[in-house]
Amino acid sequence: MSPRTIIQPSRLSRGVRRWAQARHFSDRRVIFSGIQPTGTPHLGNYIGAIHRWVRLQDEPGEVSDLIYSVVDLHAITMPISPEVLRRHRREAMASLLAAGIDPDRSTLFYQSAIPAHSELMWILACRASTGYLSRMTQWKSKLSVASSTTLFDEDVRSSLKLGLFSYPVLQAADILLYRATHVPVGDDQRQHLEFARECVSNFNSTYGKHLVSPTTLSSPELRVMSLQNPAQKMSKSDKSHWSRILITDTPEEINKKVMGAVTDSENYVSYDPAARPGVSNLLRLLSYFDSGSRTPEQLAAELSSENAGLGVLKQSVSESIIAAMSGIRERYLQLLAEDGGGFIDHVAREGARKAQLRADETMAIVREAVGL
Ligand code: AQP
Repeated sequence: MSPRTIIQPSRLSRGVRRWAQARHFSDRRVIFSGIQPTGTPHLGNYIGAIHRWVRLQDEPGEVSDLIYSVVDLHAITMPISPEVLRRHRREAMASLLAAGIDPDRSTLFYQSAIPAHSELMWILACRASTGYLSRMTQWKSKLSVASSTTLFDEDVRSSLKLGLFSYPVLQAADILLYRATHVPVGDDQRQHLEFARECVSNFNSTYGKHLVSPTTLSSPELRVMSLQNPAQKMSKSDKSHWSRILITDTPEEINKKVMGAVTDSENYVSYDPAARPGVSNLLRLLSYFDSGSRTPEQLAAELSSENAGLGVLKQSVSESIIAAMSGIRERYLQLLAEDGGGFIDHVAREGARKAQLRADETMAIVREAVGL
């Protein structure tokens, strides 16, 4: 739905109305996305998020405002020490810049620099259903409990913290604060975007049509699986560092991890995600870095016709990842070292300045609508 159809100027004060007319009665796309500073970004984060964000900067013919955030308030929903969080925040920012996010074409900032994320979260939380939240999967997977677990489970009640349970409300606030029209999300985040739309309905039906309902920006990006357990997604929090390729790994480290990837005992190449998840994960990666010009099935058929074994497949995957990641590690190290991290802090401050302007605009509307 376009912002043009959502804001009712007659219900707003003169100042807010002037802003709405000047700025938001346009069909400009506003794209928001975020990444948690819970560790160095890996190949899954790169393919599922960061690389998409970078490509959005280059989309021809599109008129979009791109807003990307290192969502550090989300990172404290699970235990993390202050020293580690401080380091991860800067490293996440350096990773995004090194991978190609351009602060002149995108707004890049730390979530916690804009207090309105928390304020809007509270306002949304006052109308959010705990029943809906209890059915969501993220808190269950973070606590490593069965998806059938409910809030009535005694063990869960003592370990589940309110922050983790209400994480989707904060994520909704992140999106709605910038009046985002489109959100690029991975498969695992679709549920959260539906919840954000639910928050918009709850708010708008109570206070008037002021918030913008975001649309999922889907694309055929793939879910990258762990190199050690291909039934699980590649993740920053996996205990095994062999399970993931970091975007800052050296070519030698990438090669070692890919060559050590868990596949199966059959030494031939075929694409069969159900029966051969490890081999299929590698073929999907090869296809992705092949610019998608050959499907995993086509690559499997080609390798099979050459009688190539899994060693040849792994070598090709390793070479394609090393080529795609080339330069990122060097830029990352350079950015972190520049001015003792001062350059990164400067970029984040400038990004926060831009983000604050938008957040102020939305909060003026929200506060007035709520009566605050
Ligand atoms: N394995 C993956 N394949 C494809 N996309 C992925 N994403 C994460 N893992 C994969 C996408 O990366 C974006 C940012 O993720 P995040 O850091 O905010 O949270 P996450 O999904 O919880 O990532 P991790 O790596 O699994 O972190 P931890 O271990 O801390 O929970 C999202 O768009 C996500 O879809």
